[in-house]
Amino acid sequence: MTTDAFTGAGTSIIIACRNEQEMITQCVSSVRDALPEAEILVVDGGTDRTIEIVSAMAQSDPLIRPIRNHGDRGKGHAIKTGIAEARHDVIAQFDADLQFAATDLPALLQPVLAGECALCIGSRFLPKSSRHGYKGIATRDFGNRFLAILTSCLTGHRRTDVTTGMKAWTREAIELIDFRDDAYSYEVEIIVRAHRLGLRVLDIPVEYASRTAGESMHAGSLHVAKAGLVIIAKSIAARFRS
Ligand SMILES: Nc1nc2c(ncn2[C@@H]2O[C@H](COP(=O)(O)OP(=O)(O)O)[C@@H](O)[C@H]2O)c(=O)[nH]1
Ligand SMILES: [Mg+2]
Repeated sequence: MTTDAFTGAGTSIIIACRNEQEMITQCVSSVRDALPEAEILVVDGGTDRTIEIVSAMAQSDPLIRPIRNHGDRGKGHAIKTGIAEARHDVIAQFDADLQFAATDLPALLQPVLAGECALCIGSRFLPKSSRHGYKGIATRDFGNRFLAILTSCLTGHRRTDVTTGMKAWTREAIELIDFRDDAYSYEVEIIVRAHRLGLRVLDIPVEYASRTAGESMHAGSLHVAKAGLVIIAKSIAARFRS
């Protein structure tokens, strides 16, 4: 199968959102352009007009599914809701803020569809990753690279990016992984658990840009530092979970 011929048929894309009304139209449209036949689940936990905007888009495209995440407890919780609702067995997550590029989704999904890996990770830190549209934030970049090294040490497998918002997996793998975190640490928990279970994990290079609208869940350096410490603690706990 070549990237050009791939339509996304048989795949579900989960977009977790919290107050992304400014970006959501462009985001869903870009996923639809990249994958004309994929199911797109927008799992919204915010308080703005995101769900109304997606519901309007769904009128002309029944494969777009707006889902209100009642009692939203964070991105991990939204992704769990998306997995439970998804109709297909090959699933990817994609961020609403377009820091990642939907044009990378076919390359992310294909190794999973081909059975080459159970979990495919879109890495921002491989030599071929493109960061032209990204204005570096030194502390965050350092933290993300540190977390990748820590995960590599914990698992015995070299990982280049563990906090990335672009991942794809099989339903069978994610059910085995059985991640527990409802907030953001689930991103790393998935990877640590996958290695713990002996699943095949692959990194592919992706494009990464800065956010142009809306607000990051990690605004401010104090928040970033706290998030880093929480991720470290939860990654170690995931490594030793039986
Ligand atoms: N449902 C839900 N989605 C969230 C939550 N926090 C973040 N997101 C979404 O998760 C994705 C990544 O979040 P973002 O704030 O960009 O994280 P960052 O890139 O690490 O700064 C975006 O699509 C957000 O809208 C949350 O509490 N609930
Ligand atoms: Mg982001």
